[in-house]
Amino acid sequence: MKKILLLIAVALTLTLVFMACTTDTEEATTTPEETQEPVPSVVERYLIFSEECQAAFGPQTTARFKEVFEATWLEISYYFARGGRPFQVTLRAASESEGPNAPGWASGTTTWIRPSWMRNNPNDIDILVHEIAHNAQQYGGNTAFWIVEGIAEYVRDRWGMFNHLQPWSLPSRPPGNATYADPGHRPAGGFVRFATEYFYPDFNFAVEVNRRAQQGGLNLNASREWVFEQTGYSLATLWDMYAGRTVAIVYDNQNDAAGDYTIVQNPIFVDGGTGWENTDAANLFDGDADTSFAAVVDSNFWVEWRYETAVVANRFVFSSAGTLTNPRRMGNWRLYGSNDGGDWNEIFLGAVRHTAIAPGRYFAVDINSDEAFRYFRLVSLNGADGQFVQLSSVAIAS
Ligand SMILES: [Ca+2]
Ligand SMILES: [Zn+2]
Repeated sequence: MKKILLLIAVALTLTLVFMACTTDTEEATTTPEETQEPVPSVVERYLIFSEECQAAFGPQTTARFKEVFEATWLEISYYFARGGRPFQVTLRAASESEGPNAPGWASGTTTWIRPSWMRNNPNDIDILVHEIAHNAQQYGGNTAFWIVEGIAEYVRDRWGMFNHLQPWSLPSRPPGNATYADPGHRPAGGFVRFATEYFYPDFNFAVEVNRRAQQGGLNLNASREWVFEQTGYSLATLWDMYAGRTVAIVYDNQNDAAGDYTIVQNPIFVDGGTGWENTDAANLFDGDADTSFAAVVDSNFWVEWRYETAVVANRFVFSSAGTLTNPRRMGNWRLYGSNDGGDWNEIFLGAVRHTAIAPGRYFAVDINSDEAFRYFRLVSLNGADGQFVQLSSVAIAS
């Protein structure tokens, strides 16, 4: 035991002597390999911000700009710059006379912000996040507005640090008549956030649309096609969902669309309106997604079917046969139930918001009917996209 204590004492003494020596002689004995070079900050490496420009913004705004840039630029460039690589950004103080009529803008790798704007809006620091998002985007001309500004606003919302002080936020629903074709900055940002959250984690909408836009040519029409190809939803349908207007959700197959219910089997076609060319209302019940019923809606889009026994309709499931260019959605439509095929009860009043454009996909509408019926009748009084309505199947889930 004594030996062990002695050894510990010796070891401690040696350690103390060693520490004392290294402390005393540190500068003389440290080799270059052992030197811990301070890692340059993100601001030092990637932000070009002249003393003159810093003076124009004043010390507080300058410090906050640097704080935000330090904390966000690596992530913003990782997700949104070409190749995910950060690069140097120049931050300039814009004079009153230069540039567009805006508090800030970006071009190439340079961002301009007006010191006068910051004096009047000292908490609008995250305008820098919006503008450096544009520096990362670099799409070139003709990219759809909802992508250019929607991504930049989404980035500001996602990574901004002072938004709550401004206060600044994205809408969870677009105001009034805003559409994806004419959204305004923040509604566009709210849309990108909605779509990104909706598809996450299977698909990062914001990152993928940004990547695609960097390849060029993603104008409004092309963005319609891209969104549909990538998500199975049309841009219009997604916007409607963002706006809370569409209650019909798109499903890959009929059973998923039935949800917690079961598709009622063996429907018996009774009668229907006159189909266009070779389409026939009976095609709605043949279990074949490639056959459809198309009709001019003045009085022809109606169909009647029945079941051997009465069923309670919990969900109405149908599939579109239109295309993006000819969606042929139902407009105002109604579903009726009957037990004798003569005395009809309206059980659901449908509108365009209960439909969507997604050819080959299924939609479901919840019907709060507790009465059982043997006969059903679907009528579309008009078309949402012109004189035709075209569906490939209809079904009741119970
Ligand atoms: Ca069919
Ligand atoms: Zn912008």
